[in-house]
Amino acid sequence: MPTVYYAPAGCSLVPHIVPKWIGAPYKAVKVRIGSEELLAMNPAGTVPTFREDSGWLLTRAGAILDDLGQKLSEAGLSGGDSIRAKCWSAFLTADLHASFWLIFMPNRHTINKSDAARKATVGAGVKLASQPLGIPNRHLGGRSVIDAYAFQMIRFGAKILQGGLQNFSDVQRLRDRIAAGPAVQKIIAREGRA
Ligand SMILES: N[C@@H](CCC(=O)N[C@@H](CS)C(=O)NCC(=O)O)C(=O)O
Repeated sequence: MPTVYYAPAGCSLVPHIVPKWIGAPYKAVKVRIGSEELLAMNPAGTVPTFREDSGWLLTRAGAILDDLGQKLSEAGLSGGDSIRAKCWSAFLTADLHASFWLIFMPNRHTINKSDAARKATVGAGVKLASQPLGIPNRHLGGRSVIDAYAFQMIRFGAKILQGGLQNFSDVQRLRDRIAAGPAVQKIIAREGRA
């Protein structure tokens, strides 16, 4: 059975959601980011990490989404036109996701250890994340590997933006619609915090 290695509340929620939507069998194993166990499989120590029964291993959220999208294409979750789906995947993994790093891990982005420097870095991250978050607001809205990824990025946004998603009504609707599904509710309950 394919195995998804995940960390609660991380972007690894995505390869959790997609097979669950269609009832494809998979195993979810909780790991600690950067742990020896994870590093032995994935030298970057990041989640998601994905492994087939054969031992075939895949890392990087975008590649995992692409792989799932292709394997599950008969379920119509690939995100439509493959070049468009790749474009969205790159946007979500490289642009939007990356903008959250300043907020979640400010110490990686400044060597100044003061509270003021940390606050300034987080503030810069919030500004950086607000702009690309408006893009899916105008374009997304289906049920595909791409929407699943957008879902978790939107949850990150809801958590860090002052006023939450009040300026992104379509994004809010996308989040609420995906969150309302029983498969996603089960996964969120299992992973715990938002
Ligand atoms: N570029 C990575 C991003 C994945 C990622 O950064 N995941 C986060 C959790 S949401 C993580 O594992 N961060 C740990 C770290 O960066 O050390 C990918 O595409 O898989």
